Amino acid sequence: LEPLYSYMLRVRIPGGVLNAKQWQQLSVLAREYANGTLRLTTRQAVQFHGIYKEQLRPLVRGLDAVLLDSIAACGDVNRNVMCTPNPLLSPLHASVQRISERLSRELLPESRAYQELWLEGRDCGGEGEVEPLYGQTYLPRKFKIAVAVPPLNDVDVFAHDIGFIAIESEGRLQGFNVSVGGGLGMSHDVADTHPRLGDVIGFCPPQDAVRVAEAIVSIQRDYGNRVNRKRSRLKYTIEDYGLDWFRKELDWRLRKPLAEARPYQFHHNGDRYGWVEAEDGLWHLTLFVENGRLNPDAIEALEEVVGRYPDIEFRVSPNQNLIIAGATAQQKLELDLLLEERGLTQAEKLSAIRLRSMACVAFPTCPLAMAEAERYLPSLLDRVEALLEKHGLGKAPITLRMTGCPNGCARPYLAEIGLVGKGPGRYNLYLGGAFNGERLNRIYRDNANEQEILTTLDMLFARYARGREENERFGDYLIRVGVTSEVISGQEVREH
Ligand code: SRM
Ligand code: SF4
Repeated sequence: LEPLYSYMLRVRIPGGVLNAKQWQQLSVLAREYANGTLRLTTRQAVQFHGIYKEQLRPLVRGLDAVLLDSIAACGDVNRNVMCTPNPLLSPLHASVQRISERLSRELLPESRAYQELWLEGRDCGGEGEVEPLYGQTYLPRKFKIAVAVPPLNDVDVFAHDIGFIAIESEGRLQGFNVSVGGGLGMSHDVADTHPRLGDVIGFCPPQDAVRVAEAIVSIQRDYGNRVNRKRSRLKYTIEDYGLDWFRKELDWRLRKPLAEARPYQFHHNGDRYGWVEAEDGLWHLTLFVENGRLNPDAIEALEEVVGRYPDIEFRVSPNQNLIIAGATAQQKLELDLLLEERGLTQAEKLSAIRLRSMACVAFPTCPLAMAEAERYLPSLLDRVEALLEKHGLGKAPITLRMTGCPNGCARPYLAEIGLVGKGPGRYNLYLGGAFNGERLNRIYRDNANEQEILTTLDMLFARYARGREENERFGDYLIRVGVTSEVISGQEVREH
C-alpha cells in the first residue's frame, strides 16, 4: 500500500492573463482533481492544492485543453514572467504584455519531457535533446523576471533577478530600464544569505529585451554558484564578482553596452482596487482576494460571471488579487449587483491596511513553513485594525506582509511591516520598507509572539499618529525619527 501523497501544481500564466474559458476550466479542475480551492500567487500564477497522485495527469491534460501548462512554473529555470496587468488597459500595457509573453516563451526549456510524461503518457528518453540556453545542467537556481509599468510597482520589480521598467513617451513604449540582482530569500541561520534589491544598470529598446534577458541568464548559467545552493541566486553572483564586472560581461555578451537608464517614478507597490476605465471605454475591476485563496463559493460566483459574460477576461494581480477585465458600461452595472449578491468582498468595505496585506501559503501545505501565514494573518489583522482605529489611523494605507519562513514568498522584506515566521506563533518583525517597493526593511524584534507584536505596533502607531508629517508614509516616518534606519545593502536587513 502506498502512502496517500497529495501534491501542489502551479500553472504558468505570464502576466496573469486568462480568458473566460481558461478561468472556467481552472474552476472545474479545482473541483474535480484538487481540494476545491484556487490559490492566486504572488507571481500572478494559480496553484492547485491537495491533488492526489492519480489526479495529476487528468489535471495536466485539462490544463492543456485550454492551452495552459505548468512548464517552468518551478525548477532551476526562468519562472512565470510577471507583468503589470492588464493588456486591455492601454496600447502601452498591451505592448508590454506581448514582450512579457515573448520573454516567457523564449526562456522556456526546450525539453519535451513534460508533454511526453504528462500528456502523451510515455517515458521520456530525453536522448538528443539540446537546451540551447540552459545547457545540460540548467541554471544553478530558480530565476525570476518582472516587467513594471510606472508609476505602479505592483510587481515589486526590484525583487527579481531581472526587472524591466517600461519607459514610455506619449503612451508609446520606448524601451526598458533594466535592473539585475534582486531576490528576497534568506535563511535565519545562514549569515551570508539576505534579501537584495536589483540595481538599475541601463536601458534597452523593446526589441532587445529578450536578447538582454538571455544574455543575463547565460551569465548566471556560467558563473552562478553551483557548490553552495544557499548562495546560488544571481544576486550573490553579482555580489561575489562585483557589479562592474557584471556590466562588462553583459556588454561583451551583447556586443554593445546598454544605453543610459532613463528617469521613472514609482508611487506604490500595491494594487489599484475597484473599477478602472480603459482608454477604449471598457471597464476593469480589481477584487480583493484575501491572501489569494478563492474558496468554493467564490469560485462558483465567478463561474456565474463567466456563464453570463463569456467575453469577460481575468487577470491575476501581482498582489494575489483578481481582476475582472473587459466589461462594458452596462455589464459593469450588472456585475456590481451580481458580485454584491454573491458576497464577493468589495474593496471599499475593507481597511487600508488589509488591502495592502499579503501572506504566503505556509501551513498546512508548505513543507518549509515554520509558522502560520495565510490562515493566521486575517485574524491578526483584525487586531491590528483595532489598534489603528484607536490611534485615528484607520484610513492609513500601510503595507503589511507575512510569511511562514524566511524564504520571502509574500515579499515581506519590501513591506513597511514585515512578519517572518521563526517557529509556531513566533515571528521576526521587520520595519521601514518603502511604500513604493524601493527600499528593504530591517529587523526590529526577534522571535516575537502575537502580544509582543501588537504591543510594539501599538506604541509605534501612537507615535506615528502624533508625529507624522503630511502624507508621510509609515515606513518613511520610522526612519526619519530613528526607530529604524535605512537599509542600504541587503545584508543590513538582518542587522538591528
Ligand atoms: Fe516561494 C519555495 C510558495 C513566490 C521564494 N514557495 C516555495 C514552495 C514551493 C515551498 C517548497 O519549495 O517546497 C512554496 C509552496 C507552498 C505551497 O504549499 O503552495 C512556495 N512562493 C510560493 C507562493 C505560492 C507564495 C504565495 O503565497 O503566493 C508564490 C508562488 C509564485 C509563483 O507563482 O511562481 C511564491 N517565492 C515567491 C517569492 C516572491 C516572488 O517571486 O515575487 C519569493 C521571493 C523572491 C525570490 O525568489 O527571491 C519566493 N519560495 C522562495 C524560496 C527562496 C528562494 C531563495 O532564493 O532563497 C523558496 C525555497 C527554495 O527555493 O528553496 C520557495
Ligand atoms: Fe512556504 Fe516559506 Fe514560502 Fe511561506 S515563505 S510559502 S512558508 S517557503
